[in-house]
Amino acid sequence: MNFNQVSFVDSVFSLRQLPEPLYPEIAFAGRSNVGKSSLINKLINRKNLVKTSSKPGKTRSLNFFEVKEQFYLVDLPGYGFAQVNKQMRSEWEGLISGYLLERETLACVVVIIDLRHALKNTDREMIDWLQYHTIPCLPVYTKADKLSKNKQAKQAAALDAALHIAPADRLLFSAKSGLGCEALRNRLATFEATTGEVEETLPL
Ligand SMILES: Nc1nc2c(ncn2[C@@H]2O[C@H](COP(=O)(O)OP(=O)(O)OP(=O)(O)O)[C@@H](O)[C@H]2O)c(=O)[nH]1
Ligand SMILES: [Mg+2]
Repeated sequence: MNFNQVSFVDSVFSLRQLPEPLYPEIAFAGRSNVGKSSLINKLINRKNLVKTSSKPGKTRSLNFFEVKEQFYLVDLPGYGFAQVNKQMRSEWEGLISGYLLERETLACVVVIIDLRHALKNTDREMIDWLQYHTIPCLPVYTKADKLSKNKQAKQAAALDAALHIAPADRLLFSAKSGLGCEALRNRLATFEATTGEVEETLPL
């Protein structure tokens, strides 16, 4: 898997606009401002191919990036952003949930959670919703660089307990220090392999 050859494909504001489902897709979800776009930039070794901002609500469309002929990475708008009006929020939610439910090439949703805080209801709801719909998901606890090693371990254990998962089921990450980046690349590479195998063994 070569994460160094990545190009922008499209910004999608409605489900009719989705690009052809050519490759397995990894979508990146999480609360507004948690660091979804920054995580993708780190993953693909680019400073700012994916637009980031210190202000929440930066990403407003589904942004598709192609890891050359291997994967689509999909940067999603954040949830839980208080400053957007009701109509806009329900449009986003409809777009995100419609995409997640209908996309046949969706291989995994990386759910990005701020390591510094207790689990928010919106994160729990997102993960429960994905599990209910049997959509594979990988929790990633980010902004680890903002905490000491001790605090990182303590916070990670608290989030694991809240989500009822084991340490092996999630990753620690920092878009600043690069912590967890290689582990995330390796984890995503397994989704590609799994998808390929499943396709090969499925009967017509
Ligand atoms: N220290 C630190 N800052 C981070 C990290 N990840 C993101 N940030 C900062 O957090 C802010 C938000 O980052 P984005 O990547 O734009 O967040 P987002 O989740 O894409 O936000 P929306 O598109 O608005 O939903 C920016 O100021 C980033 O520099 C991290 O791992 N460590
Ligand atoms: Mg963003």
